[in-house]
Amino acid sequence: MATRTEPASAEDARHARAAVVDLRSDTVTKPTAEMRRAMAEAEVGDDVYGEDPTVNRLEQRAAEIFGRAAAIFVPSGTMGNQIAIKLHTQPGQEVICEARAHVLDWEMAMIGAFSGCITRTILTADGILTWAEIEQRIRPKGYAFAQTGLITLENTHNMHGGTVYPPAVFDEICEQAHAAGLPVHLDGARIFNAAAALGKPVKEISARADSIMFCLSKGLGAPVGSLLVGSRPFIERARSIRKMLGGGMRQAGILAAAGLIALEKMPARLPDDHANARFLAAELAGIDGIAIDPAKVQTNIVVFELQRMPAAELSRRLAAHQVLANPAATPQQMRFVTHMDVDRAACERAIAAVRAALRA
Ligand code: TLP
Repeated sequence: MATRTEPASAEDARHARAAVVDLRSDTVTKPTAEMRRAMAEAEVGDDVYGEDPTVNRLEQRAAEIFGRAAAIFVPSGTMGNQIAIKLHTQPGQEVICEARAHVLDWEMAMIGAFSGCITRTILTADGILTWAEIEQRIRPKGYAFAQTGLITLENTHNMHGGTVYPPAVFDEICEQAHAAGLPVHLDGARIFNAAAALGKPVKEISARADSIMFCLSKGLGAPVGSLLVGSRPFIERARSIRKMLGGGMRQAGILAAAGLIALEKMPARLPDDHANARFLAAELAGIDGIAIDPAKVQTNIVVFELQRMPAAELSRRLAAHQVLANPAATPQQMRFVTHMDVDRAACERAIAAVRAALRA
């Protein structure tokens, strides 16, 4: 397993000396020494011609791991999600999603701007939709209404604190959606975290979705990249849409080489991040002025409520202690995300900083 025992570069060494505890996101990780070596040695070609052997290998492995016919490497999770939404819908349709979904809140209104659709949202307590809630939002067939074109699900759900779909709930949504003639896209940016929490393979917990986007550059620690996985015709069409968005990356094997290590080796270490998140949640629960139910922390994201201070203020105060963290979905909510570059000692430092910041 790749470890973080030695800094891979001068930049990493500087980072270690500054001893910043960065809980803003799992997107902030630096590539491991093994990833950097693989990047330096990667065999490459022009991927827009389909000639980059390392990208081809990454796409093939992603398809195999998810039990699908094909996959396409894209520069970001946002691009993967928006390509899928474009392919599943027609302009003028509605996309059903949870009210704090990343596809809605963090992807620059692309559902409207690029696919010409609007969203029909459902606010939940934990980010987990049920078929009963979705069914009520499906528009009746007819000429007077925008028609429902797609359901998108997010597993784990980011802004609700890394919550995990119970497989039976997820499967029921997909089965009923298909019976109603609707496709389901899974924003699985952190599907490997969901799989680790459930102790099941990603292939099993995403089997019934029509398309899946997952990220290499979050908990899996790669510097850049995501994959969109699905049927062969769907992925062939995705290649044109990726090009339309300027996502043809030429000698991208440099990135795919790190991605292969992320995909093969890093899922095994995610339980460490989950244990650190549970540690943070348990400690935060004991601090006056913070509200959190530690039992709700299932993966690597800890969202908590501040009772006496806006999250932006806590964020500023923590920065003075070299602890970085951002507000979440509301002004009173704060998000801590654990990842391979924060260990237990770093989490202990973060907790000490929270205590000091709230006392000050
Ligand atoms: N999430 C980022 C921010 O954009 C909020 C983060 O720090 O968590 N789906 C989900 C569920 C995500 O959390 C993210 C990124 C994406 C898609 C988009 O991935 P990128 O950043 O690669 O476009």
